[in-house]
Amino acid sequence: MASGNASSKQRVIIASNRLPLSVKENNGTYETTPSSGGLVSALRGLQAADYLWLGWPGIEVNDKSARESVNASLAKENAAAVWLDQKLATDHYNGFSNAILWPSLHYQSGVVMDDNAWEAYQRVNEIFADEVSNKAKDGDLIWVHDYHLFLLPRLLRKRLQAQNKRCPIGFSLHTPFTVDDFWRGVPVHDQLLEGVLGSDIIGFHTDEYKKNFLGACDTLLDGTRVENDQIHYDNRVVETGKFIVGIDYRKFADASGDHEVLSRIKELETLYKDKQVIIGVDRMDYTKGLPEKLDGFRIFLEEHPDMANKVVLIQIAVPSREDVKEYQDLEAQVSKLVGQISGKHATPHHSPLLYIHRSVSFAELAALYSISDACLLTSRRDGMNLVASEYVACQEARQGVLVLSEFTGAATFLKPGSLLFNPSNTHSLSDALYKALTMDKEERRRNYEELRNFVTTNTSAKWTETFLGELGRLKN
Ligand code: ADQ
Repeated sequence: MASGNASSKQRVIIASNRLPLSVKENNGTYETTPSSGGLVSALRGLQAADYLWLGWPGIEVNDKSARESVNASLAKENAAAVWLDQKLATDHYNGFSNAILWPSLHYQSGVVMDDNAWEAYQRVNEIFADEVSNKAKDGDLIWVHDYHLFLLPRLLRKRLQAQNKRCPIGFSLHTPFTVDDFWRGVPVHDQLLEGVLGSDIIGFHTDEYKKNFLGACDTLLDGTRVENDQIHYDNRVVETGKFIVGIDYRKFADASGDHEVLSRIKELETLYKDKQVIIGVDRMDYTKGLPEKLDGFRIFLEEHPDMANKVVLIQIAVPSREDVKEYQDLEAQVSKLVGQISGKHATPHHSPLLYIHRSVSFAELAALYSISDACLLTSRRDGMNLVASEYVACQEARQGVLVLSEFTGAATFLKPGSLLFNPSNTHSLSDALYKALTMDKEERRRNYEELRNFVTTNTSAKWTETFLGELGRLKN
């Protein structure tokens, strides 16, 4: 696809379920704090001169003057609130988005339709459509993100037409998209497809997800014609494309120049001077394969008992969606496995497993990435996985090994320089880990060059520039 340069001239409106800031109440005053996660990391490269980010601030505020004060703080950060009441937000987010769509998009079968949650999902998409269309000016570019807002492009298109505003609409999916026969099992799958087809262009992380989406439109929606990467639907042409998402490479690669990070690196290197460190960083989510990781590591320790006192797996599991039962069950399962492994293999001098179930600061994260000899990521499915890239960026000095599930989008691109395995096969995980920890320096160097080339070329800035360039080229 040719890239345009409209993004530098046109204002961009970003719409995502949550803002990159969380608003919290503290004794009657409202404070904003930056939030984290894959989408926020991906959009760090937003270089557009002028943008406005619309999303739910994560809190219900009903008082008019309180809303005005929150709006004023958000405006300083180029953000604006889409106000939702707590129950509606919960039914949309936990009830439909994360109980039905998130598992389905990651090939988890057995979801059950919930009419109340579906109504909330539709209602929230309508509220976003009202807010975004009211804020948009003729000529703005609109960039909608992720599965929480599948219906928004179509709703938005109707409102913008009625208001006589011409604003190209782009949509980016941050998860995988399944093959058509699996998608057929998702309740209201056709309405969801029709919703997203209100876009002018739809972006996916890999060619496979794009192909699956085109296949689903072709087989499941009457009246569509799919040709090359285009979908002819409702007398319009919808473009699709692969846009490789990335990170702010320099932010991670230069972190060791920061005093706080450097002193933490030194402390950790002293602490682990006789050990090989394996790092894992994941949201506590069943798609990330944490039980599989722990099981594979248990087998690794059993197969290589001589290594048990020479390695340490430091696993950070960032709390996520903690009010959803599946996530509470997962946390209990992970805690149990951690206890079993530590109980069996720890000595008074050393434990081969360190489990951190909380968020850590950027300095701590960068230091841990930097001192680790290998990074182990075991997702059952993952749209991309930006942790893999962040690890690579922090490894210019050490040139560590990336041990990566073949079911991440990242594996599609990082295959030449990493050790891939199937996380359901715990022996293949154990073998890959052993190979990583015994790899000679020359092979590590060659692999690292491959990884580094990819991650430095495909940054978050390139992702946003390329997508917005394409969007700006399109006529709505
Ligand atoms: P996530 O599922 O959130 O993203 P991932 O891509 O790994 O997964 O991104 C996690 C981000 O959170 C990383 O940038 C990481 O640095 C950050 N993070 C982790 N721990 C943190 C901590 N303690 N404090 C602060 N930040 C922390 C979704 C999809 C992915 C896809 C991304 C982007 O599930 O597959 O790669 O969106 O499209």
